[in-house]
Parts: sequence; C-alpha cells; structure tokens
Amino acid sequence: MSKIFKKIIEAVGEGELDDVLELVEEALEDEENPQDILNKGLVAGMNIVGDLFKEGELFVPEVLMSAKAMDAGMEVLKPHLNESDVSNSGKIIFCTVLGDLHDIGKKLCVMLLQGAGYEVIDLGVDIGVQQIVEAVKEHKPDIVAMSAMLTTTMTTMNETVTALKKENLYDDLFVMVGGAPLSQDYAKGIDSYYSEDAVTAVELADRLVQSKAM
Ligand code: B12
Repeated sequence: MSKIFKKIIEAVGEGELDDVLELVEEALEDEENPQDILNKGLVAGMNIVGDLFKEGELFVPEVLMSAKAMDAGMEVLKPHLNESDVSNSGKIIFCTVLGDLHDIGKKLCVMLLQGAGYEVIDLGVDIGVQQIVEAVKEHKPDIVAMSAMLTTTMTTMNETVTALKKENLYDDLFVMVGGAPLSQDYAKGIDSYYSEDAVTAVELADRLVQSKAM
C-alpha cells in the first residue's frame, strides 16, 4: 500500500485533524485517485477506529476526534468526487434517524450520490418520522434514504415506512436503509432496500430509479 495511505490511516486513528487535511491535500497533489484516498485512507482509518472502539481500546472522545478528522478530510475530497457531469439522476432525501447522531456514513453516501448526479436533500441527524413525511410532501423525492447506527434507533425506519404508506406517499418512491446494524433481511421485512456501503448505495439507487422509469 502507498505510504501516503498509511499516513492518512494513522492520522485518522490519532484524530489529528490538521495532519489529515495536509495528507489528503498532498495525496491529491500526487494525483492519487480521490476514490482511493477515500477508501484506502480515510475509510480504512475509521474502520480501524471502529474495531478499537468495539474492543474497548478507544473511548468516545477519541472516536469523536477521529470522526472530526475524517470529516475534514472528506470535505477536502468532496469537490474531487463530485466531478461527474451526470445530472438529474433523481432526487433523494437522506437522513440519520431519530436518536441517532452518527453521520459519517451518511455523509459518505450523500457525497457519492451527489457525485453520481443525484440531487440530495440531507435532512441531517436525529430526524423523526414526521419530519421525513413532511420533507417527502415538500420535495417529492424518488428515494427516501435512512441511516441508523444503533440497534435502538432502527425502529424509526419501520415507523417511517408505515407512515409513508398511511399518507399514500409510499407507492411513489423507494425507501433505502443502511448502517452497521442493518441487513438485507431486516430491510426486506420493512419493505425497503438495503445496501452495505456508499458505493453499492449508488448502484442500488441507480437500479431503483431506472426501474421506475421503465
Ligand atoms: C464514529 C462512531 C461514533 C461517533 C459518531 C460521530 C459522527 N459524527 O458520526 C460518536 C463518538 C459520537 C459515537 C457515539 C455513540 N456511539 Co458510536 N460508533 C462510531 C463507530 C466507531 C464508527 C461509525 C462510523 O462512522 N463508521 C465509518 C462509516 C464510513 O461507516 P458506516 O457508518 O457504517 O456507514 C457506511 C455503511 O453503513 C453504509 N450506510 C450508512 N448509512 C447508510 C444509509 C443508507 C440508505 C445506505 C444505503 C447505506 C448506508 O454506507 C456507509 C459508507 O460506506 C461505530 C463502530 C462501527 N464499527 O461502526 C460506533 C457504534 C455505531 N457506536 C455505538 C455506540 C454504542 C455509541 C454510543 C451509544 C456510545 C455512548 N456510550 O455514548 C453513542 C451514541 C450517540 C448517538 N445518540 O448517536 C455502537 C452501536 C451498538 C449498537 N449495536 O447499537 C457501535 C457499533 C460501536 C460498538 N461496537 O459498540 N459513535
């Protein structure tokens, strides 16, 4: 693996925001592929942080510093990932559900979807059923995408689908769900579509929007 990716992984792991910024810029200057900088550097670094958190080696404040460092790196990369000139692929409302503040995965999905030409309305984090329903009425999206990282917050997804059906909004859109505790089976059970990461989220969105056009 290229030395610069190793350095980015380390800097994300240590939550060194300034170093991450500098290294991402350096990698871009070295003409590394932005997608590689994202996946082999920033995401790889965050995955290690996730494992260490799980094992009790890292605690919330440290994880938060890593998250902020990753976020800063993503902001630098954003214009380089958005170079696609495809537009009007479709409209997507994206949010992290009620009670859940995790937004790195959501931001990553939003970035790649925008890069693929989607208009994405990012409602933010901690978003409840009614807010989603109102946003659907206002924006009439092709897709509603929800992210949850906690087993305790996943239930909002089911409640949202039920509310969309009740308001006769469900038949005009697709619901996509994702996040660490989610699975294909769970998504199916709540009449939604699942994908495991940001790259496959774009592929899934493409498939869904194309099927609507047919
Ligand atoms: C970073 C992090 C935090 C940060 C969040 C910062 C931020 N701004 O996001 C902070 C420190 C704030 C935090 C807090 C907490 N966290 Co936390 N956190 C994590 C950690 C380490 C990494 C998550 C992450 O960003 N991963 C990197 C991104 C790129 O990956 P991702 O989120 O999975 O997203 C990808 C896919 O899932 C998918 N995807 C995501 N969303 C969507 C949506 C759609 C529609 C689609 C198609 C795809 C998709 O695509 C994304 C990109 O590829 C995870 C561990 C883990 N392994 O996931 C724990 C984890 C999620 N946290 C956990 C916990 C318990 C908490 C706290 C309760 C801790 C506490 N005691 O306070 C709080 C809860 C706060 C709250 N109310 O939300 C647990 C959840 C356990 C569970 N099963 O419920 C985990 C799994 C850690 C663990 N093993 O214990 N956390």
